[in-house]
Amino acid sequence: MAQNYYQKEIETMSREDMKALQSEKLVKQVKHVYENVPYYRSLMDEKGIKPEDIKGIDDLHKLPFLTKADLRDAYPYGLLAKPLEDCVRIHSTSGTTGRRVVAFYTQNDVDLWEDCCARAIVATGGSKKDVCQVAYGYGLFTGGFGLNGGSHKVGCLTLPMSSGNTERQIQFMMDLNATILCCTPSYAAYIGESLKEQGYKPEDIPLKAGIFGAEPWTEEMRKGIEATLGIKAYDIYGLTETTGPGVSFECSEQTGMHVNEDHFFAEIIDPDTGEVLPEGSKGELVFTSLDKEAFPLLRYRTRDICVLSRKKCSCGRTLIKMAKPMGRTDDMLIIRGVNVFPSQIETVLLKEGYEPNYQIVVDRVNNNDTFDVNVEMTAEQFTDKLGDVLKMEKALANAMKIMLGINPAVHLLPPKSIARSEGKAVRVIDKRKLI
Ligand code: DLL
Repeated sequence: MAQNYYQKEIETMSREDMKALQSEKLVKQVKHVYENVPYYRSLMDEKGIKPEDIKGIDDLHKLPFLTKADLRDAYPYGLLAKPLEDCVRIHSTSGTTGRRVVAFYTQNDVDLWEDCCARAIVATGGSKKDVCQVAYGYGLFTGGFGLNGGSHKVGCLTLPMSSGNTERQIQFMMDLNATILCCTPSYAAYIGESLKEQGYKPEDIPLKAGIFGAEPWTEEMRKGIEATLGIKAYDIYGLTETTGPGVSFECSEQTGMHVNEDHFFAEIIDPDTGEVLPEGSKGELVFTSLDKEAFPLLRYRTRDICVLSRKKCSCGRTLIKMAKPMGRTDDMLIIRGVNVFPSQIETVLLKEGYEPNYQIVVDRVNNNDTFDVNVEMTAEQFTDKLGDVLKMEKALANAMKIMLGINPAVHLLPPKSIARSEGKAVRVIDKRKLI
């Protein structure tokens, strides 16, 4: 693919120039935060750090971390670094535990965020000739508005569909010849399934690329989506706290996501000790927003487990790359003492010929963990012969045992019996309430 860039100078900047740019921005940012956010000032004072101690990016490690707990403590305005009247938008996390996290944006913040999303769209080959169907949710969730803004900046014809109403998604896609689809990977897989059911073959579908993120997905799932929709499927990463989607994005090489490191400086730390780990190590991803004005987080611990790499990329971008997140420090399940990541279950399912429509149910009965995995059969696999179902369940449980080291109880269910998600899929039901 001929390479296109949205902001070539930044995306292909030399290492030295990028470091100088990051250093210059960091010095300003620390001063801005210290002067305008009392919460952060006291964290720095506690550590005995003054803005003058931060002379460049090499001094970043001196700053204290910020965690989700800090964000909840400071809810709603405690981390705001600009007067409210300078803010033009808020977004928020779904707030499954405790208080919500509310992020504020000035117009400049919205602008830089949309630039990041535009870089992601252009990296898939997108241009003003494209029709970009945005099927992420619009609203407090950042997915819809983020990709919508990026699509406008690129000049695509934007279809602001939001998530859901799959019939209508398909009608618009086919009637208006959508060429780029933006949604969660689980919704992309569902749209693909629905198109297939309606008799569409990959070559009938006008799409050429998809920009999928907001939840973990495996390489196997990527291959499945690419085959059903006849597209190239690109990963995109981000979190509400830093802006939303577009903190990093995949290019034609599809071997990890380039971090927009002129705006977000990435570090990998040991989640237990907080020590910064060298490039290539697996650990917790930490971001510093270098030029966000309203809600500028310094050294924010994402809880995403990840690896960073500066290996040269064939796309020509010099931006550092992050691997697909390998789970979260907090979504890892410990079942009967064994660490289990939902992505491992997904990998087994896809390898064994199942669709990634599953739900893990964990409970504790008589002080013992129970571990059930409900899995949907595909229409082709479906049988109501009990003996056959038992055999298939046993084979799948064995494959999971090999991958995980513990034995789940696998329950095969008829096709379409697990509720489909229009946003992020609910993969884990942990009834143990261990925290
Ligand atoms: O999910 C922002 C987003 C929207 C990203 C659309 C990409 C596309 P939150 O709801 O705040 O923000 O959730 C952030 O989701 O810390 C990761 O654990 C997870 N996540 C996001 N993107 C990916 C991805 C949006 N590509 C949290 N792969 C993050 C794996 C992802 N996990």
